[in-house]
Amino acid sequence: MAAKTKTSIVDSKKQFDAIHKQFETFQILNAEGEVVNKDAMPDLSDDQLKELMRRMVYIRILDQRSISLSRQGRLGFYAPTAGQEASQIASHFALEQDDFILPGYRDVPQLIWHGLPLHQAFLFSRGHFKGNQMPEGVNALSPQIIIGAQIIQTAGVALGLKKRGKKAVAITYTGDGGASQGDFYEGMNFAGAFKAPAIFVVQNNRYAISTPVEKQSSAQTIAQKAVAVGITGVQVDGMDALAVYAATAEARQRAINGEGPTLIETLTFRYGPHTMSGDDPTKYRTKEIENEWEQKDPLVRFRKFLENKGLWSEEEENKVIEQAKEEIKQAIKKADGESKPKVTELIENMFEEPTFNLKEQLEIYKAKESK
Ligand SMILES: Cc1ncc(C[n+]2csc(CCOP(=O)(O)OP(=O)(O)O)c2C)c(N)n1
Repeated sequence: MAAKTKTSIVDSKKQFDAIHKQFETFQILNAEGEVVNKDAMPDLSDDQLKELMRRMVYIRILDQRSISLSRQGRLGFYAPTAGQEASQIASHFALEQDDFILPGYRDVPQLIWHGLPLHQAFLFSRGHFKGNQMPEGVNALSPQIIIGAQIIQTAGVALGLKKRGKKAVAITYTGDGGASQGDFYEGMNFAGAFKAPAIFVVQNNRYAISTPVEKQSSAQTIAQKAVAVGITGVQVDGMDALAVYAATAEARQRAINGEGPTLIETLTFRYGPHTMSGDDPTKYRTKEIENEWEQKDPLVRFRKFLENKGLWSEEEENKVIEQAKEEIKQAIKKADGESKPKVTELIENMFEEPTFNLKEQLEIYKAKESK
């Protein structure tokens, strides 16, 4: 029979309260675009602030065009990004070219701004192997489909950067669902143990396809999961571009200084469906929830902030929209011009040295394709 103690050993409430106090949402701009945290304002020039807005607008247009191309049957796999621009673009804005990106399937925007040509992003969507070939100098892996797999790889890439004495970080992106995977803990724990320069971004858009975040975990925040592996964790308003930028810039600095990895949870929302493959968001979330999040739109908020500073206008925004539309048109044309991948190319691109059975298959397909 279990012996009863007179007083409980652990005061759970006290323990949780102490943790939750450490993970209050970090914000710089409120929904009206007003600065509510002056001390945390990042040191960005007017030109940089405008560039950040340009990139977010560009990606919103790319998302709209991609959805429409997908509906026309002109794309393959596509995971919508609208709503998540601050989490994606502002975190990327804090990186340098030498940094490595290990993205999830929704993180094509960061790859584009890291240097992946737009037509290759379309080829990735179509499952063409050329969509996965990063140009020289673009430090990134192709988007990961297996939930959480990129997190372990990030620990390895970060450790590699450290061992080579590089002043660079490895950054990875996953969703709230990804934070429930074993790989998530394993990757963070390993990177923490080796003080590897890694940044783990969890874009908490509240749903893993249709499963709400509340059903994923008993933890009140995802950021607090950093505590278990002894790394820094922060929860950020993921609709606030300046807050996301500041948190990522600080995490990068810590990593470069040898102080180890950071887990950043961004609170965000995807306006569209999970992917264009057919899920129906009305089945798992209400109009009220959608409206509530649309009020927090990252572009509207940042636009207000810039307009208040006299840095942005409708004319300026229209210029970005026109440029994005034109570049997308050219890029899809270029992707259309690419020849269909051959089975031999698929095999040749799989391994540097094909295995014996692939070598056999390669010969069979070479013969077939030469007919
Ligand atoms: C290991 C693994 N299990 C299941 C799936 C199927 N799957 C694809 S997306 C997804 C949900 C992921 O949600 P989340 O991590 O929150 O990312 P989000 O799509 O919201 O960006 C699941 C379960 C998968 N791709 N890989």
